[in-house]
Amino acid sequence: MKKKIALIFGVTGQDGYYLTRLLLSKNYIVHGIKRRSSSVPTKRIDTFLNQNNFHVHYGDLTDAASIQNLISIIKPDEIYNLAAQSHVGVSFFTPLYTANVNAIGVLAILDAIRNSQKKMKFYQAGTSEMFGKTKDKFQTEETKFNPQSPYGTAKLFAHHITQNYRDAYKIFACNGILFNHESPYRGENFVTKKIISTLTKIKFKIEKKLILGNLYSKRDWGHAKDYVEAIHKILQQKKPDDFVIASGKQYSIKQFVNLTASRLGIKLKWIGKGLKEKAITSSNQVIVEVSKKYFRPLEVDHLRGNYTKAKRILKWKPKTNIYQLIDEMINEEKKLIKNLKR
Ligand code: NAP
Ligand code: G4F
Repeated sequence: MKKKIALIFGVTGQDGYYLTRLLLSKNYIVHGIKRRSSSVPTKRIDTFLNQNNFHVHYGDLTDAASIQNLISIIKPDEIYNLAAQSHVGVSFFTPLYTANVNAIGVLAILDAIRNSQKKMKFYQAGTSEMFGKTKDKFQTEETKFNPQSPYGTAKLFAHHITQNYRDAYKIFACNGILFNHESPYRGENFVTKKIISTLTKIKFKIEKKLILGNLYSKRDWGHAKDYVEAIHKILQQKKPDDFVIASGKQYSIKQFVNLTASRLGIKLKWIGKGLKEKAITSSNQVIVEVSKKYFRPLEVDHLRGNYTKAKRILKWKPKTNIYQLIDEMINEEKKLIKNLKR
């Protein structure tokens, strides 16, 4: 049987790693796009670089010509757009750049597909941040969008333009609306990775303090490995459609700190309020503090997804619970620390 060809924008990121691993295991030929960088950008995907079925090319979502060229040369069966300026907080500092990559870049891919002779399926990495300030306790595909950041707003354009190209040009184009998903491969400046990495280092006396922003926002966290399985399933359906992918569980940042501390055997007591809130150990050492620096101009207070549609149509459900996720991330940090000490 002829091997399917996949093209992944954002192959060097967290989800890029897990999706590449999944598609190679399913015997795809995988092409990934990397950006020019002054440091090595392919750290996460190093293990795949010597495989015959894996190819990496230079390109950038802000360069429509590079997108057009890559799509016309590679002629993929499936295109996965995971590329984005993916940090919500940073999007307030770089709003135009974020919109160029996360909104206009998606349109550039869709237009290249429209102009191609070959039929290609397209997946757009949408996000629960599009729901933003929501009154709904659980968010579904029907929940009203109300984004609260340049990131969420740009992603909402991408969501609508994907639907627009699907309807107008009959392109097999789908949106995933994914809630937060984490792993040992998560970027260092997302809150779960920051909490786990710093608390593990505190446990091993390599660091002294964890400094966070808003402790009271609530998120629905799953494992990236499970979520890329849903992404792949979305493109294997008979009809193009949009799906919420979530765990259905919700924890605050403070609860995530408590869970991580308890998995590490650190006893914490919280004292103070607002910017003076702190967590101390049984020997009165302050190990968690709050700083204004990590607050955003606008916050999304709570997110919690309802994945009923994905369960019914994709036959998908999350496999990893929050304890397993935290333990896996802690174990990875411990390995890194061991290597540091060698
Ligand atoms: P990530 O680790 O930050 O990866 C983002 C990828 O996009 C990286 O490969 C990055 O390249 C690439 N990229 C950034 N700007 C680019 C540009 N101008 N041109 C080409 N590539 C560019 O993010 P992730 O966690 O894997 O998330 C994957 C996608 O899902 C993103 O679109 C994100 O917005 C979306 N999403 C993520 C979550 C989540 O919780 N993880 C939830 C919902 C939606 P470099 O490696 O060179 O930076
Ligand atoms: O880990 P975060 O930066 O993730 P956020 O903003 O929820 O965005 C992630 O999930 C989205 C899906 O919902 C994706 F679309 C997006 O690409 C990204 O993957 O922050 C989570 C929460 C926020 O409320 C933030 O204000 O944690 C709070 N927080 C508190 N202290 C912090 C910190 N966030 C970060 N990054 N760093 C802190 O020190």
